[in-house]
Amino acid sequence: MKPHVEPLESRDLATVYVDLNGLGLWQWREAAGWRQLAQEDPKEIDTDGQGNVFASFASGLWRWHDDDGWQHLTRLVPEQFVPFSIGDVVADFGGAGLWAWRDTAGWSQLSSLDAGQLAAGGSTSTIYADFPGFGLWRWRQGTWSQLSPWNPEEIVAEVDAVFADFGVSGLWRWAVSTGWAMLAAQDPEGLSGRGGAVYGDFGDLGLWRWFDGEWRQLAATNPASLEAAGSHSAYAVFSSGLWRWQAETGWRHLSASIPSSLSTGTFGLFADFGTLGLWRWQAETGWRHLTALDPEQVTTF
Ligand SMILES: [Ca+2]
Ligand SMILES: [Ca+2]
Ligand SMILES: [Ca+2]
Ligand SMILES: [Ca+2]
Repeated sequence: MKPHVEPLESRDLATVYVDLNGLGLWQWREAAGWRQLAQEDPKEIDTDGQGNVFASFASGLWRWHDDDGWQHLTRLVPEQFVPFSIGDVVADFGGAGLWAWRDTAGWSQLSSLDAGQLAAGGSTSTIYADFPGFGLWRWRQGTWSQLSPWNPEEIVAEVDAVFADFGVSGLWRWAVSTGWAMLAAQDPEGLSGRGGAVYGDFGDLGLWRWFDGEWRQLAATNPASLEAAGSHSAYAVFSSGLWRWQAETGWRHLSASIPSSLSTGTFGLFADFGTLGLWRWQAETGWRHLTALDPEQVTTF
């Protein structure tokens, strides 16, 4: 009897996708290192965390999978897109409307309107879209429902809930079970959510977390940017550099350098330090330099 060797699942390995502009789209993996996926300069990249990466180029919208390689979804170049459910993508084609591409069914038009904000509720077939002049809507299983006639400045989506920054009208949360509730009267400068929590940059009022119905002030200073890692963990950039917050242990200073962007997920933090290149940070091992090149965008899961 031969031993059966289980293939390593690509999603079990740390993976990051990197837009290096003129050098194209690259994948870095824990076990395999760097690999160029495309020579063309990506406009936008995103992944569903299940081995699929979507990328828009001047040549249109494409999907990459480690097993299947590239699939050309359309020659049209979307204004924006977001993966929703495994292998599927919803794309905003401006005046040509909002369309979904599904692995099983191909393209279908969800709306003839030009979407503004666009977000997917986790890995399920739920989409939140804001249509300027027509308010905020939720799409689920083929049906639209209007959540608000107002247009938010920013949304953070969950499966059955959405946080919406309505500017001077404050921060609100809509949930299937409870409808709308105002969480704060203040206008957030920035939001990031994960695991049911939302982290809010409230300017001079500092950094706050809303979770399970309660606010907690995490810092009294104004963050430059923030990135949720989970309901009990987040990264934030202040003038003093990059910090990590954890509910149990509080703040930890990770770097005095200011990253230009952060991407986080299952495999720790990927930080773009501009001319200092791309770095990975993990609680166990600290910093690791992945490339000296300056990425335009980075996405992990
Ligand atoms: Ca680019
Ligand atoms: Ca649009
Ligand atoms: Ca705002
Ligand atoms: Ca701020």
